[in-house]
Amino acid sequence: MQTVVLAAGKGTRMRPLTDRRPKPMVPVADRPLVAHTVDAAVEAGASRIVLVVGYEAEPIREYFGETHAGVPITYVRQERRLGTADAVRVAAAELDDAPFVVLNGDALFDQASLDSLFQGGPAVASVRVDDPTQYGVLDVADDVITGIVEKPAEPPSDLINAGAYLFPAGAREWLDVPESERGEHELTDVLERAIDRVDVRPVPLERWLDVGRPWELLEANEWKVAELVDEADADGEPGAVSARRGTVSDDATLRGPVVVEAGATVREGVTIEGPALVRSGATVGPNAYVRGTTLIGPDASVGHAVEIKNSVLMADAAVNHLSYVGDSILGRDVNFGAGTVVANLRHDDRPVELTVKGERVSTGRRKFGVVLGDEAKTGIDTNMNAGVTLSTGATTKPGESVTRDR
Ligand code: TTP
Repeated sequence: MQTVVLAAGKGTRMRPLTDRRPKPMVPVADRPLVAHTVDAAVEAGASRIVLVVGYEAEPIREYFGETHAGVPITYVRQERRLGTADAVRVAAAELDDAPFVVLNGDALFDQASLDSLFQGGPAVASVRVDDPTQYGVLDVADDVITGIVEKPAEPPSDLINAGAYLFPAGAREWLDVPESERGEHELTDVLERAIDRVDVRPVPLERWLDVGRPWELLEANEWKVAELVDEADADGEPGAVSARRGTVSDDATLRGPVVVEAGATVREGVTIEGPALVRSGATVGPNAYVRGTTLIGPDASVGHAVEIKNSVLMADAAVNHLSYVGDSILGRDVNFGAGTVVANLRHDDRPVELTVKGERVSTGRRKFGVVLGDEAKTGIDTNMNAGVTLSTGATTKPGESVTRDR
């Protein structure tokens, strides 16, 4: 099945983490976000991938090259971010006269559900949510989709469009849809045309995550780090540390599923409670405590008397002395001065809020810490309040209490 993967988004809601990298390249466990989508498509039977790229396209091309897991990759460039239908229209020139799958390159799908999407006829992957009002909501009768309505105040169902479609061959002719109210050419309008012409069924997803905002990146890592280390665990001794391909001190304690990649070092006195992934070139310890679901990125360092809980440290991030990082995302080359402490819980116990495109938005999480853009640096003894974002390259002074974004 020929498969179009949409990866030309800008990821404005993920700023500052997308200031210097396209959202499809944010790290999720051991690979970029879009690689999870492409791998799932290959596993489900994609014969060819057409990757639509735009903003910061080069790292995506470099990562995949001409083939991925034996499947050829064709790149098409969407010059202007005019919407998802426009992105598929750009890809259509590369498509054969046959049905095709379209996947949002910033969503995670469970494999079994994606397999069934690839195997059937025209379909849309769908998922049930508690509050459908912020999504495209499907109207379904007798297992056939009869309509789709964007962000309705009164949703016709709790089934939403999850951004994975199988279109019939003829859909290549239906891609030229007019601008929507949002000023974009949207795939949901192509879907409207499809459901007027053929039976399109909903394919329910067991698990799904749309990765648009920073805390969803944390959730993506919670999902994929746990899955990865579980797989590694299945290959090792039951209940034992799953994979110690790197150098692990005899004096370190690794509990639960933990993967220490080749080239990583875990020093004496360290305790890591999995699921955790320590990537190649990273060092942990001596005497550090890592818990929750944590990703320590390539060449990152976690030093003496540091506690990291349920966080993502991107490549080259350094938290070297006497610090606490909880439920947070640290971009590439972030440096924590000694004694930097992150708050990750509000006194009123309400969900922590974060700024997304200039507005404070609930993360829905009782525990959430901070988001630091690449190369942000904190002075010694900095305290950061829950829900603070530091932009790319931002700094704090020694002893500062940071309660607002900067
Ligand atoms: P969105 O999540 O709507 O857009 P985005 O990824 O740019 O993020 P943000 O809103 O934070 O700026 O896009 C859904 C998917 O479609 C995503 O995989 C990116 C892709 N896309 C394109 O490829 N071209 C486009 O013109 C648009 C709007 C999206």
